[in-house]
Amino acid sequence: MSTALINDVKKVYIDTFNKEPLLIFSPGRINIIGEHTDYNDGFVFPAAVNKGIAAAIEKSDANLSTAYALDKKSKVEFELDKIKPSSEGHWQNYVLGVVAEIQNRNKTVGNFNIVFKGDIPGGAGMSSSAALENSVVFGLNELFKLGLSKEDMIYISQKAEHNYAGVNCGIMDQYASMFGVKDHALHLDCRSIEAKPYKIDFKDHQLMLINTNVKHSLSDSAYNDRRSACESISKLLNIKALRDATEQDLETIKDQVTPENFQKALFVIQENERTQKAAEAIKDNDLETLGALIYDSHQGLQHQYKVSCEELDFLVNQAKFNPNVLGARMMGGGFGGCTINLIAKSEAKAFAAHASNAYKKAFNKDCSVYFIELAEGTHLVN
Ligand code: GAF
Repeated sequence: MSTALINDVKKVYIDTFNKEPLLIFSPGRINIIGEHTDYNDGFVFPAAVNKGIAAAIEKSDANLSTAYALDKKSKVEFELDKIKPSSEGHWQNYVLGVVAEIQNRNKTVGNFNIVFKGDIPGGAGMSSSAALENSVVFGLNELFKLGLSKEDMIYISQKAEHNYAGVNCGIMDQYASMFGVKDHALHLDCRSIEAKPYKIDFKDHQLMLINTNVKHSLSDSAYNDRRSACESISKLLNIKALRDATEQDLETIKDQVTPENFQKALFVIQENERTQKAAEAIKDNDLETLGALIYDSHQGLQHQYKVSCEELDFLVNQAKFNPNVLGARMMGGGFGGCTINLIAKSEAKAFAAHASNAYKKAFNKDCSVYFIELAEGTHLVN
C-alpha cells in the first residue's frame, strides 16, 4: 500500500471538507489462474496486491453527497433519494451503484463525502473497479454502522457492477480485494464462497505483470455475451453451472451448439480443472507444473474463449521464447490489460527490458511493468 496515496487523499479531504476522514485502502488483485470460471461457479486463484485505491470518507452535514476522483480531477454530487446511473462514465457508477445497492437492502446511509485515488490504471485487468466499490461499501458500513458482513459487502459491490456499470461479472474480483491475505493467494470456490489461502513459495521466482496499456472495457458486450453463452449451455445440459459439467457431458450436446460456443464451454471446463491442478502444484512447490498450466490457460483464452488480443499474445510469446519464464498468460477479463508472468527473479529486469523494447518496436507504444506483492484485503488505515 502506498502511504503517499493515503496522504494525498487525506490532505485533499481535510483541505476541502475541513474534517478528519476515515482512511481506507482497498487493493486491486492479480489472478494466478482460473479465468472466466467464477461466473460458472468454478474455482479461481486470485490474490490482493499492494496496489489499489486509497479513500478518505466522512459524514457530511450538507444535503448532498460528493465523490471526488483525485487522479481524474473529476467530481460527482448526488442526492441520496435520487440515485440513478450516471451517463458521465464508469467511476461515478461504481460509487452510485454501491449506494443504491445498500439502499436496496433497506439500509440507510446519510450524506457523505469521499475522496479517492488509485495507483492501478483502469482497464489493466487488476480490478480497480472492485477496489473502488469495496472501499465505498466498507467506508459506508463503518460510518453508518450498517452491520454488513464482508460477504454482504462483496455482493453489494458485485451488484453495483451488474446494475450500474452493466458488467455481469462474477465474484472473484470483489472477493479477492475484500478478503486478501498478506503473502497469500486464495484458492476460491466461487460456489460456496470459501477460500483456502496458500502461502506460495516462489523460491527464486516471482510474479511480474506487464500491462499492454490496451484499455479493455468490460462493459463491452463481449464479456456479457460469454457469460450468456455459458449459461445457455448449462441450461441445455440441465445443470446449474458449467462447474457441474465434464467434457463427456459436453459431447452429448455437441450438435445443439455452435462450434464457437462448444469451444467456450470446453475452455471453462478445462480451465476449472487447470485451477485445481494448480492448487496441487502449489501445494507440492512444483513451479514448473504451475507455469505450464499458466501457459495452457493462455492458449485456451486466446483460441477457445477468444478474449485475448494481439498485444497480449505478443507478450506471452516473448515469454515463451525465454526459458527463465515458467509461465505467462493474459489476466482478468481480457481484450487488453496485463499479462502475468512467473519468472526467475534474477532475470526479471532483463526480460522486462527486452519485452518492453520488442513491444515498442512491434506496436509503436509502451507497455508498463509492475512488480507486485501479495497483500491484505480492504482495511482501515490508522
Ligand atoms: C473480470 C470479472 F470482473 C471477473 O468476475 C472475472 O470473470 C474475470 O473478468 C475473468 O476471470 O475481472
